[in-house]
Amino acid sequence: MSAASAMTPVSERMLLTRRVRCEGTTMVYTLAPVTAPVDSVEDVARLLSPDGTRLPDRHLDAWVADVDPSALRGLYRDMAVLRRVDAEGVALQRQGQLGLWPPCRGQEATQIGSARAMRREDFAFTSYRELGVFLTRGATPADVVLTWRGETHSSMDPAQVGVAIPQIIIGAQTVHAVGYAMGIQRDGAEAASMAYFGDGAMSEGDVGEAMVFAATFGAPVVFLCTNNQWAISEPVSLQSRIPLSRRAPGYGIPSIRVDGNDVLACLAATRWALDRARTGAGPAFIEAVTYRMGPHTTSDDPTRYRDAAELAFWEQRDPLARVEAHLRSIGEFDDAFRDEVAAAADELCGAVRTACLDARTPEPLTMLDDVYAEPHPALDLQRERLGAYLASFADDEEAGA
Ligand SMILES: Cc1ncc(C[n+]2csc(CCOP(=O)(O)OP(=O)(O)O)c2C)c(N)n1
Ligand SMILES: [Mg+2]
Repeated sequence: MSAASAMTPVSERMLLTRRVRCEGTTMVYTLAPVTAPVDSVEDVARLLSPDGTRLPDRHLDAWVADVDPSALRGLYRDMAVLRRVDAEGVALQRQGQLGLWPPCRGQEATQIGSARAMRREDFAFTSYRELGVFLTRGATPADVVLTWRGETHSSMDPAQVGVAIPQIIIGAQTVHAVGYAMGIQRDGAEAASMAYFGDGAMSEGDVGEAMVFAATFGAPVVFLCTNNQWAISEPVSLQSRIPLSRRAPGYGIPSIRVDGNDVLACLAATRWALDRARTGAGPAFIEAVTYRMGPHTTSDDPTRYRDAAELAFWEQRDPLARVEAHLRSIGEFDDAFRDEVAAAADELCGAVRTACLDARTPEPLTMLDDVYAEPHPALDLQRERLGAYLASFADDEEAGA
């Protein structure tokens, strides 16, 4: 059995299992078993095959005509550094230094390719998993960790980095991105906003509303849906019987489905979409088909709901490996370059670790300070109760407990 056909039974099993589980409850519902892949991961626009072969694409080639070997090495460097910083985040969480970490391993090409397509004046609205977008836009080492350590609501200055505070409410950032884009439109600026969200977010009402507004007003916004195949433990096959990119034309938004593990295709598609948006042609939608190699967050155990064969399938489509293979094939990847990339990654990870370990935890009560600009009775009550709760520990300490 090929690796590709090995995937179909996985989604079949998922859906059938779900049906059995639900029949035992009062809320009985039935899901038809999926007999063919609803969402073939091979049905994508692609410029670099998994083995590193450069493929021609009539539509996308023109958008990366300037990407010479040096630029491609730059994209590889960014992805490799991102992978290393992501691993550092996982390690810091496991060592008890961070409360939580949402790994992005496997999604490096989607994040770096799309973020590198942005200009300084563009603005991104992301979820929690877009570490590569934050780094590309200029997030500092402290920005990478302080929020996950619970030190601050957000350390990044959105106006400076051109990225809004990461959104945890699934899909909500798409509405913000459209509102921002409508503001750009009214300012007459030549810029665009980017909305990053996941396959799971596609089932949220916010995303539908955002697409209706974007289409109606012709807002300069790019919807980038990172289809990493899973919304925690829900497979994408459960929530959509068609590729997600096919929903956008129903709103009047042109879309493209790209290989999200191909950094060149992601760069090209996002350049295309941003260019149309900036020049008044309206919104566009990109589905980047990729895979979340790790758990949903460090609190999750994906072995409870997904198959080892699926992971093996995606490991063969690693976004870094294909760029390395391509660079090697044209004599642009040697030991010196590998060492240079490793040194850059080590340096950033060292700074991230230092920022984490040097963090000075603020007084817990200050967490309520910036919620509202004006005093608010509900917050005053919370402050009072939290203060009393914290004071109770002081009593224990005095009693030698
Ligand atoms: C409105 C809302 N509903 C539910 C959740 C809980 N939740 C957190 S992450 C997540 C899955 C999101 O999946 P997806 O959009 O595919 O993004 P991914 O985590 O795969 O990057 C859910 C349901 C939430 N944060 N917000
Ligand atoms: Mg997802």
